[in-house]
Amino acid sequence: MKRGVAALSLLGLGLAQEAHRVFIKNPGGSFNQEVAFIWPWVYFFSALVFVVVAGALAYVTWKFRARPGQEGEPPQIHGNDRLEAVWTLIPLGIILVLFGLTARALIQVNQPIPGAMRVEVTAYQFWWDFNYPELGLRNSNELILPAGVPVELEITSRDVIHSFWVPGLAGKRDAIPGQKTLLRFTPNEPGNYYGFCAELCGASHARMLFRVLVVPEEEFERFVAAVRDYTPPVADARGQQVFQQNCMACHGIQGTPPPVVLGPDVGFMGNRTSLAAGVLENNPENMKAWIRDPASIKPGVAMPGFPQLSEEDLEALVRYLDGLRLEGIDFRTLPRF
Ligand code: HEC
Ligand SMILES: [Cu+2]
Repeated sequence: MKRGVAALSLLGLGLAQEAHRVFIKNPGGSFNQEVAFIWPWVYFFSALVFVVVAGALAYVTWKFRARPGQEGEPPQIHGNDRLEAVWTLIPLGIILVLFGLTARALIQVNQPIPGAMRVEVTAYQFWWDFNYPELGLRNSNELILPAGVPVELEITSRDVIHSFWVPGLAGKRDAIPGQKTLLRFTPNEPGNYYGFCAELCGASHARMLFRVLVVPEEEFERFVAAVRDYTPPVADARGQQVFQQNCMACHGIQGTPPPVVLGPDVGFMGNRTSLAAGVLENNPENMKAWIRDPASIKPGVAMPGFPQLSEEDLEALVRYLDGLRLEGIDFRTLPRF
């Protein structure tokens, strides 16, 4: 019993701590501001309907209660045209108001935003690729956006249907093979936002996460400028060799994309806050565990394990991957939403 209570309160605490990740009312972006505007109206009308219906029920129950000395059925009432008209017209009015607000918001969030930055979002089982065609930049699993700048995401998938969802910034959009769906919004508040795949897509669907890093505009400019003259550093020569022998067929590094995209780009692995599509913190321990046996972390993953690598090779490889970074850029201090 005591244990049960302890477990429950832990669960409650955990949920409270994690709730911010799915808090669609967080007005971190223009899309969610529209959602946040409709929300109180829906609540207001729901509360109103509840109070009126429950109140009428209580009143009728009390008013027509059985009284001492009464026998048999009381007089029966059949139909009341005026009442029926009222309880049809009032809900109709409420629905029309909600319809109007929703239609307005839908038009608002789907409008093209002039000057928006374009990012191609491609979903794979079980990770995300983010390509900035105008900036010559590709990053996987962490979408970096400048605060205050409108963005237009062109979302698609290479295998099954996925769905792109960052609750703190915007609503969901399906990622459909052979088709482009658009999602437009302006992220306002800098932060590290949790993203999810919101369409059941296979064994590791629940582990198909990602991050959106919204950074101040100057920092984004600095990042893009640094990307332009980026030569991927070689922090460990042996590590680079191990990478070229085992990993390069699937993993691109900024500027040296593989012929076919089979795995995430690891060009800025040292700058990443997360690993394996948002599932793990990015640190050397997790990196080693991932390379040795990714399937134990993500069932059904398309990356083979490398249990045969010697400890030295693995350490060298991890040093090499961590060295793939832009100096002077740190995303770890962003507040988490
Ligand atoms: C057959 C292709 C393939 C090979 C070979 C391969 N990987 Fe992967 N790798 C993948 C795929 C696919 C993913 C994405 C898995 C997921 O999250 O679902 C991945 C994910 C990763 C990630 C996480 C990336 C991120 O964005 O968080 C790292 C790091 C990584 N691989 C490193 C390596 C290293 C190091 C090697 C060589 C020892 C290697 N991979 C070999 C296909 C491959
Ligand atoms: Cu998915």
